[in-house]
Amino acid sequence: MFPSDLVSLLRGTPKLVALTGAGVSQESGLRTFRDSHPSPGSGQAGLWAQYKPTELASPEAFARDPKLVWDWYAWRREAVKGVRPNPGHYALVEIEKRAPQFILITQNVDNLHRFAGSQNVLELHGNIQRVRCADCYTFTETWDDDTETVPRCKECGGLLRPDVVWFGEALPRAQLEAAVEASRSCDVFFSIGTSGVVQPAASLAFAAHNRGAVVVEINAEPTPLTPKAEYVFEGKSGEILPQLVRAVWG
Ligand code: BJW
Ligand code: ZN
Repeated sequence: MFPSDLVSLLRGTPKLVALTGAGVSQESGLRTFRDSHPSPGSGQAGLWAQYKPTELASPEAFARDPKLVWDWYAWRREAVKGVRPNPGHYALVEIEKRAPQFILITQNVDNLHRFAGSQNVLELHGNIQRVRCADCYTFTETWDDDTETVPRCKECGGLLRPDVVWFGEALPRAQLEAAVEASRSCDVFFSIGTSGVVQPAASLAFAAHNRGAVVVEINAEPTPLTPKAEYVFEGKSGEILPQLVRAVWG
């Protein structure tokens, strides 16, 4: 299944980077952002099925209806606590152990890479388990959830919100700079389970490609990156990644 030139390349000592997206967590039962079909077991047929994730993940949505957005994240926070990493997450842990240089860049906020055991992780879009004040940025680990309104910051009275990056907001600077640097200097760039339409994360693969990196895409369907990728594996990351690890390092 894997071309021998790719296997040889990976058996050398290349600098590896992987960018992951919601597709990697799909097999854990979490919903992706842009797929029309909910994941099995994610309970999407219920209350939240009528809302488009891309329309709730914005400062405008929060300004319009903070309680709706807070409740959606509260529900997702609980959903994330109830799921486990899948074989795709664990395969990425194996790659980190076996490859001398490997940086994992994720757009996912679900913490499943760290849960699985990945250590060198750059979280570009924040982490859903962290909560902070929308005004003064103070982080908090406790709040009163039994209110009719969004809980407020104990320091300044501002509304609490998840520490994730919404549309139009800046990505965490240090993480983004490290991701850009890693992408520009890697030998092989994996794009896994991401639709590749959200900037600036989507441009990382192109930056790697332009600097001569070999781009490998693993996705259930084609994306805007597919024509540029040297190797394309169409299917589930939870199946393809463990097979790749066995073929290269097994
Ligand atoms: C499987 C699978 C399986 C399924 N196995 N595969 C340049 C051009 C145009 C627009 C812009 C631009 N620069 C910035 C913008 C605007 C915007 C943007 O990109 N918009 C586009 C959508 C048009 N970007 C921003 O606003 C960013 N901010 C910014 O640039 O700020 C500038 C600034 C600078 C300085 C000061 C101030 C501002 C911020 C983007 C934040 C994105 N946030 C979200 C929400 C996070 C919180 C949350 O979780 O709720 O991040 S949106 C959502 O999209 C989430 C994801 O991380 C992100 C990417 O989605 P992802 O992971 O690719 O998921 P899907 O669902 O799209 O795709 C899943 C894929 O998996 C599919 O391809 C499936 O086929 C596949 N799949 N099952 C393998 N089992
Ligand atoms: Zn505050």
